Amino acid sequence: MAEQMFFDLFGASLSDINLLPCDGIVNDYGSALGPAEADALYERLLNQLPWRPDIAVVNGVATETARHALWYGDRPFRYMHSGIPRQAQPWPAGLLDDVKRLAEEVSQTRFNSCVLNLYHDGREGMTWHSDSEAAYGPHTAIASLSLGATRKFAFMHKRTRERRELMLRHGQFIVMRGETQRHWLHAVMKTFTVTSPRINLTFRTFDDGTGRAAF
Ligand SMILES: O=C(O)CCC(=O)C(=O)O
Repeated sequence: MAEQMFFDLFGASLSDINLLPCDGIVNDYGSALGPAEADALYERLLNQLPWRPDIAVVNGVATETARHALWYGDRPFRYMHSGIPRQAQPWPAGLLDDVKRLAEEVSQTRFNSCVLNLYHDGREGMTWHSDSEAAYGPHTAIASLSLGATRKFAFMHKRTRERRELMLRHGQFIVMRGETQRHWLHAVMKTFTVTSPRINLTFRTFDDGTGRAAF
């Protein structure tokens, strides 16, 4: 009986827990990559990808961000973001295949694209936003892998302003699912205490009208 209770209480894994109280699902898969694997991937991506600034619209003016960003996809998907056209580039040969497979295994979702962000230090972050329902569909799953510096990631409910925060560490996977993008904003908080880079990969299923691919 005691053993059964122990199993019931502690048998659930971290990833079964929804980090949001309502209107969406965020699961934390912890370190899906071992430390050595995470180190090697971080170094490869930092040194071998053609990082370049992103474009953000600030006070109506298109401005280059200090944060660098890349978008890869199975096809040259396009969408408009704040009036700026974006297009996915072909996957970089051999660099993301294994980690994409891992993201698909972890989340049980097939992805056709990946957005990568490089934050050089804690002065760079990402302001409150949600990922486009028009581009990814209303119930999309987005798998996020963090590499490098630990950073605070926050969610804010669009209506109630309720907040949830978590620290994202080297090698950690989280998955946002369900109606998370419809009801919650998310942000990477800036901080002066982080002085080293962080890379984030978000694997996504871009919905270009040819049919969504899911397991
Ligand atoms: O860097 C992160 O953890 C999140 C990035 C993000 O929110 C995005 O690419 O839309």
